[in-house]
Amino acid sequence: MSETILVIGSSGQIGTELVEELRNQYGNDNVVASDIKEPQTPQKGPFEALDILNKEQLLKVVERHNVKEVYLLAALLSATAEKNPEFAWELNMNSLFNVLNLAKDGIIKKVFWPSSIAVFGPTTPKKDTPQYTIMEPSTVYGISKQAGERWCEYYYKKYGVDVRSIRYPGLIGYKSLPGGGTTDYAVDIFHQAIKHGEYKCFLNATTTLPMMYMSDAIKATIQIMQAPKENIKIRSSYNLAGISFNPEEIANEIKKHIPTFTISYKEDFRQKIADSWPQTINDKDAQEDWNWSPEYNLETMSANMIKNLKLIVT
Ligand code: NAD
Ligand code: AKB
Repeated sequence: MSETILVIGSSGQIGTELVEELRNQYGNDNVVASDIKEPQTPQKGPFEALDILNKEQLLKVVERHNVKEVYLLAALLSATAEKNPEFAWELNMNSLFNVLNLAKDGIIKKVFWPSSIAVFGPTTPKKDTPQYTIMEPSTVYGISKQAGERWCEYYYKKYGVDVRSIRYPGLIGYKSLPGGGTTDYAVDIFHQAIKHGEYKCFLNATTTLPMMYMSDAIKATIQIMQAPKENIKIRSSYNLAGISFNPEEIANEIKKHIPTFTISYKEDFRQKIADSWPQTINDKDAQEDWNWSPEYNLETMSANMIKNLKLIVT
């Protein structure tokens, strides 16, 4: 039986697109999608209903499909996690331990686990945030990501686990909906602009955050996993930069395509989370170690989003 790849949390914003691209590259049957909830799109390959907190169920799926590589995407994101901190900690940490321990026991060979710009906090330098800097996250999500990074590095150093990770910025795509983060506005704004011609933003006009077009994020994810082992010098998580903008700037970009579009602002609890995060990221280590470079800027990303969403959103 051939070796397969398992994506856990495949029905979410990233998983939906990652599974599609992995199947393009490795073949439909060689990529097993899994989630606690049903997929957002019809599946071209195997799908397993899986609760990642259930170790026995995970092992059964891994054995049934001869899984050797795992992409672990199941998590509670920043905004949802603040509403249920204890469960967020349980899900975000125990999911990681369940997968890292399979690798430690030699059952799987390689793990991808995403971190986030949320590992940084209010005391981190906000501009050109370096790979190594002050990290005092103030959200339960950020705390879980920072702890996860430490555990990834620990499992690599102590047990030789081949775990690879990226600190994703806020991700923007048209194929799937975001799942409860602070950067979700940057997806919703496109949907609302096309559907209603207006958007009420929960962040203020000048809140600059690091973001990235989904196709760049998928490219980075597969690129870091395919890179030779010796190139991956950072085993906590790599900084990754794409585009940085604020709500006013993205609204102005949308107006180029939909001139009547209007935006208004009403901050909610997510403003405080956004204020604690960096504005721009220095990702020179990812560039040097595994050749990372993004393709999309604000202009090309917005044009692509609008073109594709107009075909889907009614
Ligand atoms: P999402 O919320 O859209 O998807 C997460 C998926 O995990 C959901 O489909 C959910 O049903 C599933 N899930 C939840 N509990 C589960 C369980 N017990 N067992 C199995 N599946 C379960 O999230 P996403 O945006 O796709 O993010 C994926 C990963 O990337 C997360 O770790 C997130 O922290 C990280 N990340 C995402 C972004 C972003 O902008 N999307 C940015 C930085 C980091
Ligand atoms: C969120 O807003 O929670 C995520 C992230 C940046 O980790 N998109």
